[in-house]
Amino acid sequence: MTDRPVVLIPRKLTAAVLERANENYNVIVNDDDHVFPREELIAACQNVDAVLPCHSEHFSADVIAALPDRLKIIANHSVGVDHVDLDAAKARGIVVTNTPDVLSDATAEIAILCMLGAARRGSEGDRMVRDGRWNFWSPAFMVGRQVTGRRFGVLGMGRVGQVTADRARGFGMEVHYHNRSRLSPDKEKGAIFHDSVESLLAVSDVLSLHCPTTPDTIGMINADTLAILPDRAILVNTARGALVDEDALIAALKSGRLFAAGLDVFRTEPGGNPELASLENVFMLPHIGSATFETRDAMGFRALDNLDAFFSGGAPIDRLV
Ligand code: 8YV
Repeated sequence: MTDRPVVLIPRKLTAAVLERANENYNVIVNDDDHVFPREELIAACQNVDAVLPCHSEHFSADVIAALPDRLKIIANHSVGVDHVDLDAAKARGIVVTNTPDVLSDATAEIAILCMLGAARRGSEGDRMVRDGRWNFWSPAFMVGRQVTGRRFGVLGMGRVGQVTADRARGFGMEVHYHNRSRLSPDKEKGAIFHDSVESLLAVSDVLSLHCPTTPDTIGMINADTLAILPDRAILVNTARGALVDEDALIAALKSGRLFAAGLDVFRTEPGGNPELASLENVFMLPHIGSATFETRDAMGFRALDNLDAFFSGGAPIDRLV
């Protein structure tokens, strides 16, 4: 079976995904699941026809320039593709795919967890009980913000944004959104469209970020835009850390202008931001938006669907480049 395509899978995927991958491909895995540094990634890609990476593998222009001609497709195990230089891939004729849809439910769950954790002081309370510091109770103790009936602002009303909006509706929240283009009424479901970011921010008691990182969106949540939010608003970010100027976020959280933040993503990953970590009014998770058993299987299968389509001469459904 030497004519089977060789596929590099640089991170640990589920047993079911690996089993299916092995049915059709000669698979190279990374046994200890370490993140390949640049040189190791380039070296590991030299004798393969395809790679199935996560967002932890950075295919910058210089890495793409060093890929062999035989490598024809980067089938990502992620919806976000900011770790791949799409222009460089296109210039080399390398197909790039992602895994939309299948992670929307899981990521929306984490967005709601971040919202509630921030609004109801989840991290502060958990640590107090866990550390044995819970030695007092009063009606004035650990009072947080109630989200029921408040305005839920969605910045980027794509698939994840739409599912998260649905979940927020379950709390009786009024959904507002900004998106590059207005959605059709069946997708909008009564949500109120804002044709500018500023207009959305002005009414967002909770602002949830769901847009991709592009040169236009990097740092879009900064001192100027945070100042537009209603007093004591809550910021939720399950998209990408680069959307937020973390120094400006820290200042807004310290001043109390922003009530709290719920963050699953950071500028520096892994690791996060120690100064954010020192603030009681931040609820944080280590980029686990799509980390459910069901979704990990579905993401791997979707990436394999794209590989299968490509190697059988068809068009991968999630082809970006
Ligand atoms: C994953 C994500 O953590 O899909 C994305 O863009 O950020 C997350 O779902 C990751 O990329 C899995 O490879």
